[in-house]
Amino acid sequence: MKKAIITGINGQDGPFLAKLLLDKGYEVYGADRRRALKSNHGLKYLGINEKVKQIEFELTEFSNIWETINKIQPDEFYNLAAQSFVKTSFDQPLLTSEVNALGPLKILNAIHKLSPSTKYYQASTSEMFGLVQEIPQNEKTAFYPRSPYGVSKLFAHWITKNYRESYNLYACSGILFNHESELRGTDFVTKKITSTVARISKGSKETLELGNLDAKRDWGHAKDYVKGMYLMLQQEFADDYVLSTGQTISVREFVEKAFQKVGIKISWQGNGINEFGIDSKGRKLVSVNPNFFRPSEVDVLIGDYNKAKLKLGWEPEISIDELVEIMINYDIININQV
Ligand code: NAP
Ligand code: G4F
Repeated sequence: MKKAIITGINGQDGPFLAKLLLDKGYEVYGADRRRALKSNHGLKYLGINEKVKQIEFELTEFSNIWETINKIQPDEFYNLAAQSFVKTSFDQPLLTSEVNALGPLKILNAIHKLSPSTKYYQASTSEMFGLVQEIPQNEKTAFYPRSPYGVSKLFAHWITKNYRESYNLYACSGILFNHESELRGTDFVTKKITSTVARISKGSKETLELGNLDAKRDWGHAKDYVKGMYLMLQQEFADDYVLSTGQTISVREFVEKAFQKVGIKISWQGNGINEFGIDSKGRKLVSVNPNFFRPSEVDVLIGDYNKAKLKLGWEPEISIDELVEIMINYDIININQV
């Protein structure tokens, strides 16, 4: 029985990856930092809370990382834990760097010294492309991060490559474009939209307040992306891969799709911070709030996943329309919990 450690087990991707590995017969260790109130919501939702061995794991605590790797000697280590919200990284750049940049280095160091046959997966990100240098972006596209989050992840990306080349570790980075799901954290724009639209569809009088409506993202479903993570660790040689859908839409279009799913057609009026989205009766359902703007923005992301298709046989299966539908349906059923 193969052993895998997954950090960030109670985030969005952790439960989907844990389910995939359990189904393949792995012994799965789910690592999360200590918290006062534990809900394990995602693991329960997927019916695997009792099957995942839960361990306390803090990415800023080297002794904790060292002891965990020494004791478990995992076959595979998926490092999904991060301060992953881009906007917060502008307000908390030091914490973000400590967790996202130095955390992976601590893990790699412990693997190198204590368990060199452990295969390592680093959760790299399309945010590293930032001010994009070409369209679409692939593994060879130059990086230009636009946030402390993007910069911290770029350090982790390069140190993963450096440990692979210096010490012959099987260490891979998955450069994943935005992926969402019913388990997405409530700060992220897709979940904010679908949960608010769900409430409005059930009679709430609130307005959906957003920042930059024109930002474009390549959005897929997390369930597809965790398959790619697993495949990266099953190859003859370690390498880095882009996972994306190859399609991009704006936040504005995502809003339109979400309202469409509950039978509301949105029209836009006004410009800039005075722009509004209204329904057929003229009710103001969407407005722009500058508090949600970022000091510097990533305007457009669109990925080229050809390498993953050719070498891993990976392709996304869930379309953007299916993604929106899954999220809206979930948020309507769980209306009081989101
Ligand atoms: P997520 O939902 O934010 O989950 C991250 C998890 O890491 C959370 O459970 C968080 O715990 C935990 N964590 C944060 N700081 C920690 C620390 N100091 N020690 C231990 N655990 C800590 O992120 P996700 O969407 O599942 O993404 C998984 C990974 O992929 C992240 O590294 C993210 O940066 C990266 N990524 C995500 C996407 C995407 O579109 N989802 C795209 C590219 C890359 P708390 O809940 O307590 O904060
Ligand atoms: O949903 P977001 O916060 O995701 P963002 O910044 O693209 O980052 C996500 O994807 C990355 C991969 O590219 C991951 F590495 C990262 O961990 C995270 O999962 O924002 C998406 C876009 C941005 O351009 C933002 O400015 O939506 C825009 N936006 C407009 N109004 C908003 C809002 N974002 C949020 N969160 N909230 C708003 O009200």
